[in-house]
Amino acid sequence: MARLTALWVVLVVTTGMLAGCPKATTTDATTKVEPVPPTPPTPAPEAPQAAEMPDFGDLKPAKAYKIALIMKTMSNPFFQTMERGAKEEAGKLGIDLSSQAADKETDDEKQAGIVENAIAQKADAIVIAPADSKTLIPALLKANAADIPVINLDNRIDPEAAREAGLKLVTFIGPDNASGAEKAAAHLLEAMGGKGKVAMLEGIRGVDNAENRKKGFERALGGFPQVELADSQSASWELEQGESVFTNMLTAHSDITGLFCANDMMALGAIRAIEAADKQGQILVAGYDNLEAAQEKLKSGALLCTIEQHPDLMGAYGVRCAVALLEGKEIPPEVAVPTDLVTQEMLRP
Ligand code: ALL
Repeated sequence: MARLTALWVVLVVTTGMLAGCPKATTTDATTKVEPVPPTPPTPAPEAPQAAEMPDFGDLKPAKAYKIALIMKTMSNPFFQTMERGAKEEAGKLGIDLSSQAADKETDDEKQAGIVENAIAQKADAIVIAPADSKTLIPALLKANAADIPVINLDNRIDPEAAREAGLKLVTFIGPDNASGAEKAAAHLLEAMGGKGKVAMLEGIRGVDNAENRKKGFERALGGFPQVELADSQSASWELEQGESVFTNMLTAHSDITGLFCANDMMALGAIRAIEAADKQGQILVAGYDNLEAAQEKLKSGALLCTIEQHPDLMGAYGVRCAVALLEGKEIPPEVAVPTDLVTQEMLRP
């Protein structure tokens, strides 16, 4: 056994060495060393062009399909709106819709359990807004194995990781998060007069829509060379964390005059921190989601702007695409949902 292991080690080491070594060719006179051309990187899968939501005509489903809508957490009203849109559409189509969510933004394991449950309940389709872009893949593969189609909403499952795992998704229905964030951030930076110190509260790091919102913010910042980035940290999409992370940022940088938050929950937390530091009116805050509570803050002036990304449409489109698919229609690989800038001026009485 020891000999076999030793042989295996030698084999692995020599093959590894050969693979990484330049190739030697022997000619009559000399031994020439030719560099091995580097292996070209595998191109990242191109994101498909997002299509408008197709008009599937008058859908008359053959039966009351069982559709499982799986979201992150109902403690964020964003998902209550998504559920409302899905329920209304299910009502119109006579569909048996079940909707569930984990308790916390960060509870991707619980969400994976909900997926497995939907498979055990023999759902006809799963419509999911995943808490993480990679960790849900094993649970979703089980849905593939059970022939249950999966529709991805709101936060994109990482296309590269999905391809490597062999995961098949029917479609992604959601907004262009980078461009949404760029709109809000550009409005904020302009309102700051194009100067001063800005900070960002990010969503959960590594998650597709959080990363894209950061990208959009950075893109906007590139157009304002006189604005300095003071700090950028994650507050995990949560209000309490938004409050504590921004309290600490303010202690470290008391001269921040602008803040972009990747969602309204974190913005609401940051506004609490601003009030506690007695800095109302000194820091402009931009959010994302257009929650009702955020609209109140827009009206009072505590929030400068936010982004409407239509979670009700995501929910409704998710249900409609699932039903259309089950009825044999073709679904585009990506369906777009718009993002709209909502400003104080639009809402002030
Ligand atoms: C994202 C949404 C939101 C939301 C966040 C929190 O996927 O797009 O903006 O606030 O989830 O879970």
